Amino acid sequence: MNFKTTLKVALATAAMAMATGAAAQNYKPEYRMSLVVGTAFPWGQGGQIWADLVRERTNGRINIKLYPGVSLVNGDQTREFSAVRQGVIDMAIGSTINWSPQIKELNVFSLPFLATTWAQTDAMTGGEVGKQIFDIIEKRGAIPLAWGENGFRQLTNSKRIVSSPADMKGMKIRVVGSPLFIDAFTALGANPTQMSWADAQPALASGAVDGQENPLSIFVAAKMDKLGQKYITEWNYMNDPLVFVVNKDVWNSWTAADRDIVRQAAQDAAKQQIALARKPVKETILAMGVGITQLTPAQLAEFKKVTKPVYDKWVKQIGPSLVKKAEQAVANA
Ligand code: X2X
Repeated sequence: MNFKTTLKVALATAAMAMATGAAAQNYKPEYRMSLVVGTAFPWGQGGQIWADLVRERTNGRINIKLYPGVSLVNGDQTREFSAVRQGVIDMAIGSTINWSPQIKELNVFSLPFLATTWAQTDAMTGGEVGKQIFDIIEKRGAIPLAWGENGFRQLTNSKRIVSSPADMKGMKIRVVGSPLFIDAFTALGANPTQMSWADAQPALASGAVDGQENPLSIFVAAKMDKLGQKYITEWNYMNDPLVFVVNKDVWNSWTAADRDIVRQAAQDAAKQQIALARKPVKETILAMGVGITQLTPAQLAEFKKVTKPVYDKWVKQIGPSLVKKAEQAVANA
């Protein structure tokens, strides 16, 4: 190779490096994705799919490692959103419940018996409500990219069949991190206690609590029959959407082309994740020897009536105009 050719090759190499990644010099060798549960669960599988798509489509420029068990915040899922904002976490697929202590509007999804079908959930996340929530998340310093789903949360317990609030009287129920759940389960006559997912499993196993509420896909993957849970009440009292999100500084450090790839990958992964979360699992649960109680319209109405004051109280905290939009979306779904 003569001098001229060598120079040409060197220039071409430099130009290529600039084109593929002028900013890539600022890229981290690894990005940390926070999740509450791992790949045995549809939620964690969604994380794996997102990470794999991004790695493939960026030719490895963006390399994501999964941190299930919210291990980057020592298992405290209610601190996950703050950690995303602060950059302790680069990206996450987070539950609206877990982030609601920081973003009170997210409680709109937890209003008891507001959305009780998938069409109604989709009408909320896919419409005005979803847009407004994404604006709020972005104003709070994280970039939301897609909606996923944990699922409709069902009541489970070790004691008895529950088909009315009276059956829940005095029952010790583990609930998640939003105070709305303490209000709702107190109104239902139960004795709720808030704890993290990590603490919930030993508490169920030891009988320190009698029951809990989670989607059926979580029940199956966590093998809750082995945690003493024998009775399920299928009441669809709320769905738990998930949000695919990236820390703002991380987002801004990527080239526009890579940001497009990450966004599209999140949307593609979210679609697959929701399909996984909605896969029927009732046969599996019945085969575990666990009973599933379905409610008549009259029985459902009783649960709805008892939790109505909680609904009304939380409308004020969430913001009446956002709740009105949600109610309209549900009514038209
Ligand atoms: O803690 C729970 O119950 C879980 C796994 O569903 C959430 O993170 C909201």
